[in-house]
Amino acid sequence: MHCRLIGIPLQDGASRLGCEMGPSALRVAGIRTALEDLGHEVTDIGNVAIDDVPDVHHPNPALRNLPQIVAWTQLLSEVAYHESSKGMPIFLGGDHALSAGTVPGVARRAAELGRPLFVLWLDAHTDFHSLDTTTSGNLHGLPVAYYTGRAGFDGYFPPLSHPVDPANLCMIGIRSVDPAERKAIKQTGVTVHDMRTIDEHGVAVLLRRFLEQVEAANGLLHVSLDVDFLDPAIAPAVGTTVPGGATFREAHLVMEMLHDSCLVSSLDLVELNPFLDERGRTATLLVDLTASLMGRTVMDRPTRSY
Ligand SMILES: [Mn+2]
Repeated sequence: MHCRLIGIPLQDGASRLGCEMGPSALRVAGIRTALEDLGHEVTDIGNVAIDDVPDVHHPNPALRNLPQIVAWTQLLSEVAYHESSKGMPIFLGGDHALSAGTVPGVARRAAELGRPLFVLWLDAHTDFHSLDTTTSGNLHGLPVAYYTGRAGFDGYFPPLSHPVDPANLCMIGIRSVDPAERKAIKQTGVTVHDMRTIDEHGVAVLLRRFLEQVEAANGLLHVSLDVDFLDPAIAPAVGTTVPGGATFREAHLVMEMLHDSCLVSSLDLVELNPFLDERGRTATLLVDLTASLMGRTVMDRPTRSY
């Protein structure tokens, strides 16, 4: 596999500063070497950056950094579209607002290939606010609503050429949902597996069902991994920790099953805030999880102790 590493030092969508350092931390933690050791060819295109921001205003006074996020969305949609023709893009975030660009970009690529795009959203949150419903105003809470074509983004965010069908979206790890999001997401066909569902059935059963759906449709699969999918005890470097997240083995199992499926065509690694990390352990875990997704097995995993 040819992997394309794309650094996205975006932190304007989060309430805390620090995600800007995410791409550097993932590089320092050895993401390139981890992939090369598995036999993949790796091109690191470096970090991308916005220059001009549009003059855009919205009546919701809570919104923070809307012009910057609109500019990032526009840029990342183009970058994702172009990079996905050269290999498998791995987007090194940056906060989760970046998915408002990466997902539409790979959706456009999938449409050109005549294949449906599926999205696996590994996150504590549904990120399904609209510009009108968010009260925190942090735009990393909106990308799913935008890329699935929820109303209220017209005239503010770039028009979507290929919205993702909500029926093609599966969320795993959910445990913090605002009332406005809950109401909106219930009206869609999005599959939401909260932590209780994982406790009752096991993550493997839930994921297998989704992967079968992707395979049957000959789909491409974009995976979006938010650090807060993981339990804060193993992944402290995130500004939005929620107790009761995925364990170390649950997370690796998800990645190993994704590798076995051969369906994953692009990946977001988001919300890593190195300022909140403990001696790089969260960055290292994200690199290890990426390695599992790209083919590392239990038998060749390096032994690490904390
Ligand atoms: Mn998120």
